[in-house]
Amino acid sequence: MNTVPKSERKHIVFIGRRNAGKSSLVNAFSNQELSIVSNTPGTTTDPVKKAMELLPFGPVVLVDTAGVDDAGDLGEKRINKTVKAISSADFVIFVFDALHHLTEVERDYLKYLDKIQTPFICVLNKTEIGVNRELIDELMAQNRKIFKVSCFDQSGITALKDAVANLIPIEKELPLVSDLVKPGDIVVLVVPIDLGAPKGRLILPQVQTIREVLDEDAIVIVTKDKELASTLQRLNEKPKLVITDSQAVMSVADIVPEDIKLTTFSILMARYKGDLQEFVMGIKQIDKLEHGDKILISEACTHHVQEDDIGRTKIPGWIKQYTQKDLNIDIKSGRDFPADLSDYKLIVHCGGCMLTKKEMQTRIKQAEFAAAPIVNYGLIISYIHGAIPRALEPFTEAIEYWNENEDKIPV
Ligand SMILES: Nc1nc2c(ncn2[C@@H]2O[C@H](COP(=O)(O)OP(=O)(O)O)[C@@H](O)[C@H]2O)c(=O)[nH]1
Ligand code: SF4
Ligand SMILES: [Mg+2]
Repeated sequence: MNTVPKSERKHIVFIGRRNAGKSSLVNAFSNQELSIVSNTPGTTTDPVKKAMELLPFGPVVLVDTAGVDDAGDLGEKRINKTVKAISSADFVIFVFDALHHLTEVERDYLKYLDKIQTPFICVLNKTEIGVNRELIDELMAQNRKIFKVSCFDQSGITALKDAVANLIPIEKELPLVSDLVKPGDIVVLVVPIDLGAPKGRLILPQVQTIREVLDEDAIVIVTKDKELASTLQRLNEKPKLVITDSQAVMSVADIVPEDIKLTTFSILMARYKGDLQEFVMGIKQIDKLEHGDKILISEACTHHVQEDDIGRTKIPGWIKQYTQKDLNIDIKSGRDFPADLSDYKLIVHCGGCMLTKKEMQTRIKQAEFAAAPIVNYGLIISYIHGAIPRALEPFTEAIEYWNENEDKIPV
């Protein structure tokens, strides 16, 4: 279970007021002491994460957070961290002190969870002392799912775990490439090894693709862009599909004959994560940009900035060259995703491989709320370099969507 990457595990985030018993509940839930429990408000500063196996559901990560009502300067930052922790949540456990009334902050968070459509339950803790009738009446009036527990005498904890295991949404696993190949097909992967490639290994989307092709009993050939033409020449059978790194898409599209299907790892990943439709919608916004428009380039990790960095140098350069417009480009990295996106005319997001699916979906939803079109690096690179719609063609739904919405791209 420890080999399941964190970004693939479901995140259960515990929120609530200071002293409601979030940390105690995380401990009771996991049967492990991992969060500091204290009656001094505001002890849990940064979200604390713990991986566990929640049976019968499977591997999850429990995330303990600071109080939603944490006060002061530092507190504000902590609250922000709670909002960020929620954005990665597949499921939220909202912990209440059963003896207290509902406060304004708690009401706001209930509304916020409704707005971002994150499933959650309300857990009333400390019920061995009693339950505040008004609290339970107000939550019931809102049709909330309510559980009563006590971390002191452990009552309700097992029932809570069973309920959560059943309530965590299970999404349909989308295929990465398995639906595009049959046993015996040849699939060629183009993996340029440049300065940006990690030393001594392949990146996750490439490894996942190789594994899925092999699982389908098909044949996978991995080559660099430089050797692609010679690879194709030496095959005595046409490959079923060529999958390339987006950065090499232009030269690869020139080499691969039109009757061989071509796509990019980035498109495969976007489809796998359920983001492709939104991104396809976002692509053409680039043709509508005007002088002075604000663009956000968002990268989910902070990394050492390289010369000719993709997010900092190459993409801004290509966008400016393609549009011939004077644009205001903001570059944000790490968890620093702006809460208000309404000023942006286009958001260009990295592949998001280190984000959970839910985290990426929340970012897309935030963009949707702000009516800001969003696209990922790979798709915008492919479009600028003339490989769209060709690289969408292997995907019936995406290409239909592209064709149908050509006139309806948001302005
Ligand atoms: N009576 C009672 N006290 C509890 C219970 N759970 C936690 N507490 C106490 O409430 C205080 C705050 O707990 P903690 O887990 O640190 O709350 P957090 O700030 O929400 O993380 C501590 O003094 C705990 O011992 C419970 O079920 N019953
Ligand atoms: S999450 Fe984004 S920045 Fe981080 S490695 Fe993946 S694509 Fe690159
Ligand atoms: Mg705590």
